[in-house]
Amino acid sequence: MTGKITFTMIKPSAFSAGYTGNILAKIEEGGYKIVALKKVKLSKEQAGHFYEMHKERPFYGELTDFMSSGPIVAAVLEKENAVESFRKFIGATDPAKAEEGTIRKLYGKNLGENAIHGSDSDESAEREAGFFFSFLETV
Ligand code: 3AN
Repeated sequence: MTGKITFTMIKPSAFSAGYTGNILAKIEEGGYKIVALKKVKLSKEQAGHFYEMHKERPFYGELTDFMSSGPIVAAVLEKENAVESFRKFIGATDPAKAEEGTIRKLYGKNLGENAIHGSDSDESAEREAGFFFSFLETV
């Protein structure tokens, strides 16, 4: 079964470069409805909780340092088959390998600073949306 909700974050590098407006416009043009939206600055500890499934990966320290280095913009998006379609829409994790026209190709710098996050499953989307937003913020 495929859900209608995914979770995204505009990462600190893309936010500080001033790409937020362009990225949100592209997301809406792609047919995604913004259900919830906020700008937040995560602490290293909070970034660590968000990415705890990557705790054992060698890049965990670098990832949590980067994700807490400046504000991010978090959003819940709605569309049919949201998780799978949005991952395709943003492009491969490595911007150098991302398809032309995707957000990561346009605005990503490298594997770590790849402009944007997209949930990898319906379960992750629920967990990640719940990490940033209360029920009242998504209605
Ligand atoms: P995706 O976000 O495309 O699902 P994952 O789950 O492999 O990618 O990695 C989670 C996040 O960790 C990515 N968004 C990326 O920014 C970061 N990351 C992945 N591999 C590396 C790496 N080798 N060095 C630094 N950061 C990485």
